[in-house]
Amino acid sequence: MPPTRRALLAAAPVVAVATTAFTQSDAAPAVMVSTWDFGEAANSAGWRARQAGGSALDMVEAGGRVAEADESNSSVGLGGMPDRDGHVTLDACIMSWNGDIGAVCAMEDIVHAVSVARAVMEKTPHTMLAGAGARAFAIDQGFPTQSLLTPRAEAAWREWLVTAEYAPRVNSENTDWRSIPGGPGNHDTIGLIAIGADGHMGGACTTSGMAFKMRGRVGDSPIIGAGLYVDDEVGGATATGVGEDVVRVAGAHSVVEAMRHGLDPTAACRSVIERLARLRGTRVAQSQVALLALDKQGRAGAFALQPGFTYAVTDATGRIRIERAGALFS
Ligand code: SD4
Repeated sequence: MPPTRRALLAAAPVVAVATTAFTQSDAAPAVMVSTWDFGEAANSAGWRARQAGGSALDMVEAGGRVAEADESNSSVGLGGMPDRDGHVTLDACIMSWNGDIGAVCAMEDIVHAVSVARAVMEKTPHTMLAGAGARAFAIDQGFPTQSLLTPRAEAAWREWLVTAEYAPRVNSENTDWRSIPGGPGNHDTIGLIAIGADGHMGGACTTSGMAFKMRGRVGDSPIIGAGLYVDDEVGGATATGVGEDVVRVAGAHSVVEAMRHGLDPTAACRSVIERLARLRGTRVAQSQVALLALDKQGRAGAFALQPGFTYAVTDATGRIRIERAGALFS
């Protein structure tokens, strides 16, 4: 009989319990990874940017913008689920190979949060702008404003108000996406790491955060070191899932440090997921956190608390494949 979650969490330290084998492909080295099945469309845009001579930053920004512009998605940019007061608020960050970083959080009315994060990085002396200040900066930079609350997201929010229970659903990123009749369906937080044609790395992460969050809540996604980290000597990592738990272990940075100390991307992601499980025990038994990494050699890998996390990998020939991450729990 397979071990139960309870039994696994009782064991200390958490031991090897992967239920889904990592499928290391024989393909050419990877040049771009992004979270979930819908990362495929983002990676396509990233690949086009690379073919046009773009940098890793151009690749991840192009990919992030695809998700942000897709009105049918539920947790990035336009169409994202609102907070419990009915406001769609966006979090995003971007990081360059040389340590340049930019981020926005709790920003309203601007679709392309990833591009605003890049503008923060390139045009201000700061690294993060929040709320009304982020919005004002974006407008000043020429970004158009519009309501991000679509009729579908508003209807879902009104339905949620009936019970007003807050409970993040595991793998909603893929299950919601697949459940939309006629697709392309529902997207969620997208984290992207790329290696540009010049060999330098970059990463980005963009989201509207957890649906029906408290007003003012900011997750891991715009926080450098939690939702995203890139080190051009080692590799980059990004996170998706319950941001509160990602922040507790400085998820992305911890993965990069594990790679620096010799672990391959999958093992590095796994080591941080195991650390989170040791730290939080039963409190993460029903949550999803997934970590995704790409190292400087072009090896991609991921690991999650729960089965069901998938990610898109583009190799150096431009071929995109979807991989399924291993998971701590069955
Ligand atoms: C957050 N990490 O705001 C994000 C949500 C997420 O896939 O990744 N969903 O906590």
